Amino acid sequence: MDSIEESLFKLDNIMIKYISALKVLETQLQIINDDFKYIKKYNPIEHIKARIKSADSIVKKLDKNNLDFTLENVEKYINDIVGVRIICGFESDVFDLIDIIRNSNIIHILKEKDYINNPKKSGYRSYHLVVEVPVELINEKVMVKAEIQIRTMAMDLWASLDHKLNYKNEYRTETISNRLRKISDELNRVDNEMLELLTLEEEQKLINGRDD
Ligand code: 0O2
Repeated sequence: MDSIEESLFKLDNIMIKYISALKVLETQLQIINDDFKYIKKYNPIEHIKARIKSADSIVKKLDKNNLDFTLENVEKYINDIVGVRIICGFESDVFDLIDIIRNSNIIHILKEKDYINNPKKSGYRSYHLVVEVPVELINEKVMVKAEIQIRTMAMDLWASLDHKLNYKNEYRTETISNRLRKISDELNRVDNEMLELLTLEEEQKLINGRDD
């Protein structure tokens, strides 16, 4: 087996695949965003954030899963070296966007996790996709994995603050966990109410024969 230094050196060499995959994914999502805006007549995607996982976080994640730091394990088990987060306005935008991605010939879905209809015990809500995208390097044509998290602004507000509060803290008290779940439920209620208002406005536009 390679030493940690050798694995780190090899990881450096394969990073071009992941950096290129991120470029492919970001470009395709930007195209979808522009077209989606045109179809919806409002801006369904608020913003898109992207990152490449650091070598340090890759090593920690393997370690957490009791896996050795080898290139094979990195490529096989770490799905989120390329990570993209898409923040939408309404919950319906999230599911419309997922349907659009399902129909894409460039972004190929490998796995889906619906933490919107099945929130985590913590209160976390989001839709996760593990996807792969084609990357053409000079001497290699490969499919590269990436993780896409899609959620509303309200879900993102909760997840971002929960992250800041250190959600991986194993000593989090039951009181804090309960209060966080309650906040998540309140934000979910806001999402549902906003969606109801969107539907009402759209019905109103149809009745008045307006399309602006
Ligand atoms: P970070 O620091 O955000 O990058 P997998 O990633 O699929 O190998 P797992 O644990 O099955 O492993 O993935 P899961 O739970 O589907 O998704 C993990 C990611 O979702 C996390 O990434 C977080 O970004 C987010 N997440 C999941 N649960 C919570 C939660 O309770 N609170 C918050 N704020 N975020 C959550 P990382 O890499 O663990 O962390």
